[in-house]
Amino acid sequence: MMPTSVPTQPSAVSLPKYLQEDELTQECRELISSLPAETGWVVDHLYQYQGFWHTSRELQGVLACQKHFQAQDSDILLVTTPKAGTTWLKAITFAIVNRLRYVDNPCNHPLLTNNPHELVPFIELKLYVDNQVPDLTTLTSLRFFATHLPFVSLPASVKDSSSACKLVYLCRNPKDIFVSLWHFTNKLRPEEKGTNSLEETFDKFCRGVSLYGPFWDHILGYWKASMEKPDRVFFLKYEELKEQPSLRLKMLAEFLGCPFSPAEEANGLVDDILKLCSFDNLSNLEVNRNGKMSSGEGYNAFFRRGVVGDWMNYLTPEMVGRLDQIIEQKLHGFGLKF
Ligand code: PAP
Repeated sequence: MMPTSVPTQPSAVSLPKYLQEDELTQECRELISSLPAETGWVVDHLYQYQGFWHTSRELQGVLACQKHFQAQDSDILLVTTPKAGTTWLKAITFAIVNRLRYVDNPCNHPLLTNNPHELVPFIELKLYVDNQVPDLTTLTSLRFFATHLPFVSLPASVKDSSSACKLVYLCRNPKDIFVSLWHFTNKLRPEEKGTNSLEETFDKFCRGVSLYGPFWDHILGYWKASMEKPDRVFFLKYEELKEQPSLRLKMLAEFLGCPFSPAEEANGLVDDILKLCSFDNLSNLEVNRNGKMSSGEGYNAFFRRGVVGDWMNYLTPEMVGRLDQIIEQKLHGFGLKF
């Protein structure tokens, strides 16, 4: 259904900014009024822009970062589909790249007192969500950013063939992504709206109607980019990271241009980083147990179970069949299996 005007529901203070539907610029409002719309999982509307679904305020952040974000060659951009393990990837990459700083004083490691989302900000969800151009000059020469943007919607300075910034893409078995997203969005939904039914949201997910969906196009965009430019785009699966953590960590460090030396490996640095960033360690830290985002959502919402295959506890055989068929039809032809 096409909305005739932009919703003006009052600001939901407990929602993160990217999920609020007010305070939109004229440009954003005009664009939205021309886009296909569907009912959202948390807030009322999702809008389809450049083939992917967005909330209104988040879309404003997308437009702003597409216009203003200037990538530098030394930048590292972490890209994920929501719930693919973003928090984990942020922690691991931050720890790999900054390891020399904290090797002699591990007790001062920023990950012990900061949630990974504070250390590696999302460009469209945080830095540009207010439609302002953030001051990034205070950041060190090696800048870390994160995004959920599909490849097609990345700022031109990132996609530019002359740019040398590196992209790390993490995806996950869509069945686990769905279950994780269903839990997460139910936590964010205003109380009066109640819980989303599993069946209804599953149907939306399978139709591609979820934040940054369709998941298959999201994954394919980066899969193809990683094939074309393996030196710029590193493609990783959550399941691989779980199954072969040391190997994948070393591959990631190599891709980022800071491989572990034999001495570092012998001193157990790879294992130290894996332990620091493990679900058990991070989820039990005081900051992640009781800390909150500025918008009020608890950091603990980003730590649920952290396992592979939790979908088995939620999806019926019919649901599994439907999703498997989509995965097969959309991804197998490209050599992608989950
Ligand atoms: P985001 O994309 O919204 O930022 P993201 O971090 O991808 O969130 O989602 C959280 C998922 O990663 C949760 O998965 P689950 O619901 O299936 O449990 C969360 O438990 C998992 N996760 C968070 N930290 C870790 C970690 N250190 N190791 C493994 N999984 C983790």
